[in-house]
Amino acid sequence: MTKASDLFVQCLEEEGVEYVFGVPGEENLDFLDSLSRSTKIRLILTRHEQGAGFMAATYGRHTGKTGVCLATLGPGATNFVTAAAYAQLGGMPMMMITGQKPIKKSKQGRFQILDVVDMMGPITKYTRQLASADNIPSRVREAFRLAEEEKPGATHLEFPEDIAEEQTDSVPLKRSLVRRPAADEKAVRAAVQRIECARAPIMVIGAGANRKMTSRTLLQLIEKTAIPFIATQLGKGVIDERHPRFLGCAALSSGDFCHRAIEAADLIINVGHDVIEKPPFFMKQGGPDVIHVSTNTASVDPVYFPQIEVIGDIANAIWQIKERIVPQPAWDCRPMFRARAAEVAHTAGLCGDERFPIFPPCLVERVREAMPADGIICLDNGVYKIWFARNYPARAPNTVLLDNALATMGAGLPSAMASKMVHPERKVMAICGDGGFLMNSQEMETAVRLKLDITILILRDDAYGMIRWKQANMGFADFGLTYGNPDFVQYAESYGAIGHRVDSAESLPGILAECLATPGVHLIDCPVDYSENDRILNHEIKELSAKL
Ligand SMILES: Cc1ncc(C[n+]2csc(CCOP(=O)(O)OP(=O)(O)O)c2C)c(N)n1
Repeated sequence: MTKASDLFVQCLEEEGVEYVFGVPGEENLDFLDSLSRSTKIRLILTRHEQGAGFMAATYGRHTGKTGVCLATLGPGATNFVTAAAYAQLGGMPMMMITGQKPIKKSKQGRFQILDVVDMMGPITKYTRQLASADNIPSRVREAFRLAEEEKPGATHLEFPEDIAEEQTDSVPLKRSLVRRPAADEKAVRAAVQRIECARAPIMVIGAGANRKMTSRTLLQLIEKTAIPFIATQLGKGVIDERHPRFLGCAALSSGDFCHRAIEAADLIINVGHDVIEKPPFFMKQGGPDVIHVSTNTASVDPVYFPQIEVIGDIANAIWQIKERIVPQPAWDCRPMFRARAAEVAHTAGLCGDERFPIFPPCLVERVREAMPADGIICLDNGVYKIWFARNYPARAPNTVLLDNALATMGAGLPSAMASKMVHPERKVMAICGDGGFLMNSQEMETAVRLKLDITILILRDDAYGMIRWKQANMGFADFGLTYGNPDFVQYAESYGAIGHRVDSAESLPGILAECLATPGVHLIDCPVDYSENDRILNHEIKELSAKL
């Protein structure tokens, strides 16, 4: 016979779990005791359940394997809600374990008791209470299977105290070998035929294409056909953005140079489209045809009704298209490249502006220069996310971690920490606004304790800048969005991190280089000048691209 909590840990080991991120409560103590005897799984104690959840989700995003996090009942579980939604919308495999009071003989009324299983319903793929020790292996297997299956997301198991103490003769279940179905050959043939008779095909790479194998086969297709491509924010980095056929990232909703490139197409090959992201184009009757290549069929709406769907494993579908297609000399994508050339010239013009506080396009360029090709930047949510998505050329998959799904503030630092744990050999930088950073800044203690070599770049404008920008743009008076800040350098040092202050545009490259080269947790307080966001992002770009 085995104690239920020992069996639970054995099941996690069988799944290949390396870390459990979390904040235990007394209802998790049996589980914690069992975990203490695991030689394969390490507990990563965080300072808030949200930090644990963001780390687990990011672990899942990098590895494709389910990241696991742990919290107590009631308040611990409610603190998981944002992280669960982050994983669920962002397509990151993650499993939450929460404790619960005894379910068979509770003596405590409803103290701290919420219906957590129900609460998790709308924001997970699977949520269950473990009501019997005998069911632990099948429930855990199901939670992992569903978390990892396309589209990946969040799952939840509630482990009540009295069940954790039970004895059982159940044993862990082995992982199953699952292969996604391959796309139907007829659908592939129809797609190939349509592409071959297009006048100006373009490819749009979205969130669902952000998987290792897809990246490789997509590159082969682009190399063979020279069909140009744009990326959505969550498709960023699937193909190296220095590629000569790259036409830009759709960071703005409309009116950018890359939207002009799409308008020049008569056929859009939409790879890995996910409704979670605002699409860079809206279909209209009589407009360009769309080929939808995805693991799931398209949900049709008035602005999305693809003519051909190639459904199945995306990497395989792209590979099949690549094998069959014959590149056509009649394809003419020159107007798309005129739009791209105009964008490159415009960006280059902005980057020379060495004003202080730092000008966002210049900042993006300095960070790109400082980061190696495989370095990872992890963005929180704020105005700078648009600048980075738009202007920072990603050179490898999953090197620009941004959240264009839930778009929550507070995930920048935890996602950088998990990135460093998954890729200890790579340089990792969290890029946060002063608002987003302070939502989970306490995890600096975790980062220092874990001895993670990371850099946290804080863009300080003493305001919720993104909302302030929208407020001005909508013609409202400047109200309710500014605040004070701690002295970030002293704040970092109080955690045992190393603080740096940018006091001129010239000092930024040296500080970035020093932080990336020196061990430890580095925090950079970098004042930023957002005064021209509106002029450039909302007006100049639209006016210039409209002239093309
Ligand atoms: C948890 C959460 N709360 C509120 C918002 C709405 N929101 C989006 S961006 C933003 C301001 C971000 O401010 P900051 O982190 O300082 O970055 P900045 O825009 O100033 O660069 C707010 C409040 C959000 N996305 N997530």
